Amino acid sequence: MSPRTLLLSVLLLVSACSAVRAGTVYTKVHDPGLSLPDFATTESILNIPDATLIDSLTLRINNLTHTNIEDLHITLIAPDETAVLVFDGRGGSGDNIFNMWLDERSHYQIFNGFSPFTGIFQPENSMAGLLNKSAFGDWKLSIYDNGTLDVGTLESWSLAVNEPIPEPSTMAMLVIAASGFVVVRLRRV
Ligand SMILES: [Ca+2]
Ligand SMILES: [Ca+2]
Repeated sequence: MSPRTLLLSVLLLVSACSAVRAGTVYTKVHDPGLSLPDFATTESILNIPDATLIDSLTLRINNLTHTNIEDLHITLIAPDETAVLVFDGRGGSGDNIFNMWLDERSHYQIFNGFSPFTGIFQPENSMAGLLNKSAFGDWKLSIYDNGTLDVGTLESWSLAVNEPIPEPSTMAMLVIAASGFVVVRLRRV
């Protein structure tokens, strides 16, 4: 585990442990990873067996490798078929998405992100239409790759229902940590 990955993990763990109220995180793992070929829409299904009323929702893309992130257009589709385009060709020719959280409550716009996308961002479009409903059923992550030459693999994604997200100060550290600078600063203290 790299120092950067370790730091991110610690920050996420500390944040999770300090939460007053915890929701539930549902995770879909593809092993082997789900291939994301060119000019195709690839779907991954995550079943939520609980009829929890959704007050807040975080889409977490835990591990997606790709060599040209701007090829990707990612849509979250609820069990009632409500669809939200959450990631629309951001990141230029950069690579990979690791621990990217998309949540209405974030103060960081997705267009300010950079690869590897790590941290908590507002989704491309509002996810408000997914709230105040039952979480029960099959959720789909639909990934369209609209560019030639570069392909990728989806390994893991999650939906966090009614989970708090880190405070803005912690989120800022997460974003900064993604650039590696905070590791240097912490070593100087
Ligand atoms: Ca690249
Ligand atoms: Ca491609």
